[in-house]
Amino acid sequence: MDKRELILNKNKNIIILKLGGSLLTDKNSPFSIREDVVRDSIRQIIDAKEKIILIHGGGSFGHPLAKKYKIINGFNSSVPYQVLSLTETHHSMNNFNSFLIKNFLDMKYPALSIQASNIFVKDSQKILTSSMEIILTMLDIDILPILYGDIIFNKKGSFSIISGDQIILELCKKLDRYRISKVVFTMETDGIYLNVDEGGEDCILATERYSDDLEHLKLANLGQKIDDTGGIKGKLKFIKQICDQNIPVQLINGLKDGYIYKSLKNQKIDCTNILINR
Ligand code: IP8
Repeated sequence: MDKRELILNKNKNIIILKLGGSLLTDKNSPFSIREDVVRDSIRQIIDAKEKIILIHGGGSFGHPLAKKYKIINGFNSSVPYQVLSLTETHHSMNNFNSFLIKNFLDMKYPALSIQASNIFVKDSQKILTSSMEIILTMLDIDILPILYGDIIFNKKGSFSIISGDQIILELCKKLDRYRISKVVFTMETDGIYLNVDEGGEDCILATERYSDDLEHLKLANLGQKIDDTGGIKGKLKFIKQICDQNIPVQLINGLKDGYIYKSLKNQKIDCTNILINR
């Protein structure tokens, strides 16, 4: 058996892990990375020794620009410098991503970035994908693929934003040859919080919910958001669609000591588990 066959025969289970943009960046200060959080997350990913596709969000590198220039709504000739800022948004996300890649490489771990704007295009509302073969081949040879929220072109002569969550959903629908055992979203809280009583301020962590129940949850409002791609409600819509692909989802606190590692190793943690309906 040659070396390639050996590689291709290895474990075909993968985990998709998203590091939230507001976890990795300082939302009160544009273009600022929480370097200690990034390094600690990377250390845990490397220590876990699992096959992963890593996705990260935009945080203060993506959302403020996208919002200011109304990029999510597409081409608008009345927004000054909109096309220039579209390219700046992409560039800003690349800079952020380069910081992560460099840290992986500094720790001697092979990681390679894939720009979503180069592999996805929209045809009206539908997202089309050129090929998953690049990502699959990276997985075959144990390179960590890293994708991130980006701009996306529309074949009708416009553009928009593709969030990390949208990227994950597309991967869940279109990746073959590998079985996605779960999707993990890291955030700054332990998961989804629910209001205990109508109008009151007390809330509890939802530790386990079925995906069919997601749209009826009484979500607690946990404060400020810079997210221009939907916030927690938008996230739940994506999570429902991910579960519809028979993939369970976990929402975890990326700031808690060792939680990323523990989640990747399926160890018990305080978090929200979204189960596939019976
Ligand atoms: O933080 C948004 O990605 P997200 C990316 O996953 C940009 O929603 C460019 C705003």
